[in-house]
Amino acid sequence: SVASDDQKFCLTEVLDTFKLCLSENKEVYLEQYVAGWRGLVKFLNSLGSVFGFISKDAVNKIQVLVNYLNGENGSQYITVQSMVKYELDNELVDLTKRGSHPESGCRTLLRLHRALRWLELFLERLRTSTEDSKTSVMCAESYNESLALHHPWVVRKAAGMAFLVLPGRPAFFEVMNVGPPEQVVAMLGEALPLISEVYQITEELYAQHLLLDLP
Ligand code: 1PX
Repeated sequence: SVASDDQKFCLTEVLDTFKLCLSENKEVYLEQYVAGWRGLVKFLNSLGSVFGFISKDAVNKIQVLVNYLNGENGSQYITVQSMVKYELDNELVDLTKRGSHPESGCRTLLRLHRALRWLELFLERLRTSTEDSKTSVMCAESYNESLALHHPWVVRKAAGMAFLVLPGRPAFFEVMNVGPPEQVVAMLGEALPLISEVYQITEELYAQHLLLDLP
């Protein structure tokens, strides 16, 4: 049933999805990438409606990418590498200012990519945190070092206020549903290198094609 599925919701499975993102020759599968974000959004929603404005934006971006995947050119969107090549070769990306392609796969994925850096920083802080560490502080620090650099003042302000109502570390670990704190720490230690690898590969690809500042 839906109820028991919800109860079994476990962050390990979500983070495992990012493992499945990497192909043998280190390309990033878009379908798994998007699936990873879906799981994270589900987790975010379980933290309460204050985070609705964040999950709504993530869901919109996930949907844009899913539409490309399921669209008539879906085969061009199998990996992030093939998406970048296809969209650039066919001039489907607004490179310097918003124009006729405001929702290209490249610019949409870039937003999630920047958020993946936040996730990496936040999970690393969670992993090395102690009982008296504050999730709100760890979250805000991670945000300030990553996503915030790309957000206007109003968004930073709203995000900062949402962070304040994050549950404390014990309750947060409980919602993750991974087990006792030692197990959470172990799980994060395994998941982080993969998330970090997916991030690095995408970052290098975008840097190579000068796509890191897409409007
Ligand atoms: C154990 C930890 C797991 C936590 C999972 C939480 C998943 C969080 C998912 C966040 C996804 C955020 C995507 C944001 C994309 C974005 O930067 N969008 C902005 C730019 O888009 P545009 O199309 O206008 O160029 C857009 O303006 C975003 C607005 C919404 C506010 C974004 C605030 C992001 C805060 C991220 C931290 C989430 C805090 C979760 C606490 C656990």
